[in-house]
Amino acid sequence: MIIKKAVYDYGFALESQYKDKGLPEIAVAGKSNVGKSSFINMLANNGKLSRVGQKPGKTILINAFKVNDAFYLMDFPGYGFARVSFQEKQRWAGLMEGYLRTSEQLKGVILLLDIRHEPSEADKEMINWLAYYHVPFIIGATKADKLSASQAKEAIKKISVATGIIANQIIPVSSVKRTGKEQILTLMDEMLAREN
Ligand SMILES: Nc1nc2c(ncn2[C@@H]2O[C@H](COP(=O)(O)OP(=O)(O)O)[C@@H](O)[C@H]2O)c(=O)[nH]1
Ligand SMILES: [Mg+2]
Repeated sequence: MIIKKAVYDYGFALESQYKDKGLPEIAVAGKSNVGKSSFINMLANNGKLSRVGQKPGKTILINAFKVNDAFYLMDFPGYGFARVSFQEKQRWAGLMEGYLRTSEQLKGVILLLDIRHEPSEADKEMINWLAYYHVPFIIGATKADKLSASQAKEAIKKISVATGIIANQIIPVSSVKRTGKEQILTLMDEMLAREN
């Protein structure tokens, strides 16, 4: 796949505001600061599509970007920051889980994990949700430029063990060096071809 066009369409704060547009959806999830905005911008070849370095916890929305007029990239709110009220966490969980449970268009999720860190409890919770709702997913291991090739290989092994995901579904990515992009786009094609 080549991404020729990506435009912001809409955002929603409550599951009831979700719009089924009749196009398949791929969601991107990960904790705040993992490099989600940078990753989306790299895929879309647009440095301004999603705002990099935005203050965590600002707006908790799922944002829908329409890509190539063919599918939606659903940008999940970053999770895992401490200074959020219990109420806000509950709303976030309801939004996320509601969407995972009800979207008939969701084809798969790209879960981003920092290649240098063990998956957090929040990451594991996300993986459990995806498994529970039978949503196929791959892992993008971000900030791979911070490790050497051999360190990256070891890190992928660790993430594989911690998550139970086979290593070839864990793709090292770097939005600084622009690596991993083609591999991810190929896996996205496979997701989009999946029958629900
Ligand atoms: N070295 C490196 N830094 C990155 C990479 N991706 C994102 N960052 C940095 O990590 C910080 C958070 O990035 P951002 O995309 O805003 O993360 P988000 O909160 O998950 O959307 C910013 O300072 C980015 O410049 C990467 O691939 N390599
Ligand atoms: Mg962001």
